[in-house]
Amino acid sequence: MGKTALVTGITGQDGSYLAEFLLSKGYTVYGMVRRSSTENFDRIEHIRDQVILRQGDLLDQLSLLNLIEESNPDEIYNLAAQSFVPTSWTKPLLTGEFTGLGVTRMLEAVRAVKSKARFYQASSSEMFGLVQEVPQKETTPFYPRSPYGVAKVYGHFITVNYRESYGMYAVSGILFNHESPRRGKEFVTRKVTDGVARIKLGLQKELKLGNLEAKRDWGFAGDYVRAMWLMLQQDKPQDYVIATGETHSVQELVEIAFNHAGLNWKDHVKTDPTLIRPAEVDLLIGDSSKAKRELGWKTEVSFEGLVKMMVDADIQRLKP
Ligand code: NAP
Ligand code: F7E
Repeated sequence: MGKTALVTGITGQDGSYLAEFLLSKGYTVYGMVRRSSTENFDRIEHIRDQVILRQGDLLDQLSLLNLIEESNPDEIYNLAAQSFVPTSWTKPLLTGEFTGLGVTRMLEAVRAVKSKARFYQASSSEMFGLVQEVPQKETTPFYPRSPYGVAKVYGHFITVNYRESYGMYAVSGILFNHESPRRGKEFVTRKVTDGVARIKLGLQKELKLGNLEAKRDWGFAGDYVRAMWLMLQQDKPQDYVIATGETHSVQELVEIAFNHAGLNWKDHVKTDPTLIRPAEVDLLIGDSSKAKRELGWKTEVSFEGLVKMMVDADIQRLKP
């Protein structure tokens, strides 16, 4: 008998890559989707007939209980969240409900219905915030800098707490930024590659950005979903940092993307002070040697390869 997995956030960037990966491993895949007046299944359209979609919401405990009862999963991947950092300042309470308390609602539903299921929580490098150590690893103290980061710290520790309180196989993957052609267009990588494609095709002249000096450890989402799965296949539940170990500034990202399209970024990029955050995370760089050693995980796509892949995909998508 093949295994069954339940993925919350299946319509998001990571949910779509994870669902593809689990299908390729022979899993039966259930996906939780929110009810909306128009469907938003673009990222999973190509696998829609292979996954079982059910309505549910992180705000609604009963829907989570019913979903776990119906799907009877061996593995649960909790990827659903309000994941855009700037929105967490304008909607701090909603972010706390989805990204923080939503994790407890999921864990309570698992505990009540199927406590033997293995549980993955999507933790984030945003928890390191004002970094206390360089590079950041599993033991680095957290210092979040946004309501999003604060909510993720709560989600992280409630997962650890359910593991320690109830002996559940519950783990947190502390994933650094990961991107792809399916990344939401408000995140900086995709905003840049979409902007470059539009400028190249004459659809737009300038691109407004915020802080060009911030540094991130950016990897490819397809590589990162493999790590999520590996974390649920171990003898003992543990938390892992997943990162490339390289850091690049937003300006470097911009330079690579514009150069790849034969454009000079200085002719098109304008800085917009309204895009500067109330508190910034200046530098992230992860040390994933534990994941390499214990999970045998490694990245397959380089930073430059990732940016070029995203520019090419956006040009292809927008080409008449
Ligand atoms: P994403 O593209 O923003 O997807 C978020 C998903 O959550 C969407 O499917 C969304 O559904 C769903 N969702 C939001 N609120 C919900 C609610 N109340 N009930 C049910 N579903 C809800 O995010 P992502 O980049 O794939 O990231 C996946 C997870 O990893 C998130 O938890 C994120 O915070 C975390 N993370 C991401 C990164 C990264 O670099 N990508 C790094 C570390 C951690 P709709 O389609 O209906 O909006
Ligand atoms: O910003 C700077 C911005 O929004 C990256 C989420 O997936 O990764 C993501 O969070 C950097 C920041 O991602 C613009 O100030 C400059 O320093 O792409 P981002 P993020 O905030 O790092 C973590 C790991 C998560 O967990 C989150 O869910 O880029 N930046 N100019 C800009 N950022 C945006 N969005 N737009 C700009 O115009």
